Amino acid sequence: MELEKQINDELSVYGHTLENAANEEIYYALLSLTKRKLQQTVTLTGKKKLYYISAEFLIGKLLSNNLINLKLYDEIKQLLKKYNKSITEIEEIEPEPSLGNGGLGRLAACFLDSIATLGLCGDGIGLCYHFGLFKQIFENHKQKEIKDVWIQTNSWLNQQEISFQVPFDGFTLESVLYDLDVVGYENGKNKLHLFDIKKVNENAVMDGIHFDKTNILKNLTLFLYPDDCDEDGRLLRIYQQYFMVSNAAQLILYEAKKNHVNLHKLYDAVTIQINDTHPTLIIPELIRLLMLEGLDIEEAIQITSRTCAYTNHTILSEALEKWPRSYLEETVPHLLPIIDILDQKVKDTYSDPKVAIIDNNQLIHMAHIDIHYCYSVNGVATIHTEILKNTELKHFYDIYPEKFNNKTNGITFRRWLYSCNPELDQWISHWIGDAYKKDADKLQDLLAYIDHEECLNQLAKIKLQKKKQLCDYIFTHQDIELDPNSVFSIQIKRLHEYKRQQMNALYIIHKYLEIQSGKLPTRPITMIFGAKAAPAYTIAKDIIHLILCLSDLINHDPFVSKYLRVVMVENYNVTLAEKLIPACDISEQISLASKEASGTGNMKFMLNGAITLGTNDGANVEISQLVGENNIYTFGQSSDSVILHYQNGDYDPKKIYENDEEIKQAVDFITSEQLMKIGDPDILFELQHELIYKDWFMTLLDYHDYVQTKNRAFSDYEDQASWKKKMLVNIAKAGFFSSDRTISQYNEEIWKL
Ligand code: 26Q
Repeated sequence: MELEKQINDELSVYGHTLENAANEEIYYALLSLTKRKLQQTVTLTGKKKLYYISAEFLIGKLLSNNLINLKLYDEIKQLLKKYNKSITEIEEIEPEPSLGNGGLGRLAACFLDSIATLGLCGDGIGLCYHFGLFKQIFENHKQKEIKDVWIQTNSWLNQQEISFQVPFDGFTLESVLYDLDVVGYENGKNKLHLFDIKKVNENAVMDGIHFDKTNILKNLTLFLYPDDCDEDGRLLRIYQQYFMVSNAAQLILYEAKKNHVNLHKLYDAVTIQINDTHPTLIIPELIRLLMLEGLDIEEAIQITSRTCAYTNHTILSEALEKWPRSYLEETVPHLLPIIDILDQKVKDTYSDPKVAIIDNNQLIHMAHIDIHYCYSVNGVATIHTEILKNTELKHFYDIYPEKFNNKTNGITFRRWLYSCNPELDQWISHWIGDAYKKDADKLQDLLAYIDHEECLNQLAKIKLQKKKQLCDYIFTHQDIELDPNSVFSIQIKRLHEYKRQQMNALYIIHKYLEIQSGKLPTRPITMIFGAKAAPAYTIAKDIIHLILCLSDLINHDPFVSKYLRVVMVENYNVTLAEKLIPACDISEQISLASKEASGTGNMKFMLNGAITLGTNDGANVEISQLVGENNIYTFGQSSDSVILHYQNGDYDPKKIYENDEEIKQAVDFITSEQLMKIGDPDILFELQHELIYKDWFMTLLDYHDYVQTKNRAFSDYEDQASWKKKMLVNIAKAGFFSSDRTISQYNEEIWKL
């Protein structure tokens, strides 16, 4: 039956057809039709199955993605056009499931897409948070958090019959399972399993996102945990983690038994990827369950170790999970005898206290459980893995050199090119054909057009078009007018001091003062930010405050605003990223070298023809190697020198501040009369103080190099003929960052499905 008729059949419940249906009705009709098509898609199978366990899956909206992978997108888009409807407007109706904080959660989503696209048999397992990450609103130049409702009666979730009992100290929770279909590009499907508790009390939310964190029975899956330093509710985090992994382990064994897998050889049929330390408790839990199946503890440990692999996503020591033993005693006492045995085995073999699981303060180091009891440990970019091996995890690398390996992150081109930038996608197909859709390396064929004027002009035209679309969006939603002919520099990512949004803010202050004094930029500059701060992360929230104050000051200055505008988009999420990334000229990747494990936004920008302005950190290093120094702007201290500063404890921001007029002027502007009139003086003073006396991430150290390099990028932008070539080279070299490549490597070197 032809598609038009199928959609009209779906619309008949509303008594409408494509001719007269409302956008909302069309959305629900497409949801239902797509779900039926997904049902008809074959399930991927294999001798061995992967389970990717993650506390976060930042999947984003699913309609376009599913239509693209089912190869229905273009036809439906045309069909809607015929009836004067736009697929973009219909997508607006879909709520975004914000089941992740940032990079790690989005990576998990890209991976699921690639696993299915490559035809591998692999499911995701996580939690069904009723309210994902908070929704951010701005009030009085400050971030405010409110709950983000995303689950509706009609959604992509399919409730399953399966349910498990999860034991805690003194009570048991019964789970409910919701599945999402994950369809590969022109391939079969896998599942994302999201576990929930039976009796969630959505009304438990008080003001904003506050709720009773002690009422585990009703609140376990109420919210996704924001990545923060919040002490309060850490027990709830353990309850969540154990609930997730116990369900995961039970599901894995249930499926294994259904398939008559010999549990003594579980590792031949199953592999489990542990996404950072959050699912670590699956190790003792799987051991416990295997023992219930009759295996002795030694064998259960062996089998678990041969089944589990661990990915590390951070070297920030404060982000490595360490739980007081007493917390586990209070929540999951039945795991402690097993954890104690795991710990004792390590202590029997290695005397070095640095590799112990339980330290002298009775803290349980989750990453240490993973490293000792997984068969693979990987970092997420070359430099990150090297730092793990040589510094942070050196003691472990000395013991287990064979376990350590690198898997540089990647992104799915289905979402980050075809879906968010169809104009660019068509341009690529026009010049080099469609083969790059299955083999991203083919993007290099674009290099043949490096001197082709028409090809390059079309590319520049598309960039302008995407900038115009973004301007319209920002004007409609935030009432800020932007000039698409200005140069767009964009920094979008979680707010963290190490990512150094504050350094970008100092640059803005510097430009503002320059413009006021009559030194005008050749072309107006637009600085765009998007970032959520963890609710308990005070300094991060203070930095948002500073940026919002600067934006207010500058955009309302009748003179300066002709040359400089600053926007912070509200509620930055996947959907907004899809609008911002295609419109970017300069991609800000300015973390302190050694701190950003990989970054994946950097790859999305590159693929969409933005030029990176970045430090030699994470995957920026690999981008730089691929595109060559003429096609990237790098600056700042090397990771080696940063690590040395930390080791020697010799970084003194106050000294820099006192001896450098320009820096002093920029830092002091934070507490200037102009800004204090707009913002909260206490916050601004606090921030200034922080930069002068702490500056833990060495903003002042890299400041001058940053300002100079950024100015050079802006001035190079005026040579449009060569800028277009830089854009083309970046797109052409982005193939390496396809998550299809990453997943092939995981499969060949770790999973062996
Ligand atoms: C920990 C304890 C309690 C509550 C929350 C957390 C928590 C939650 C989320 C800790 C960390 C995260 C997220 C980390 C993350 O997103 N890391 C990023 O992973 C990306 C994918 O590998 C990398 O590209 C980024 O460089 C890395 O920062």
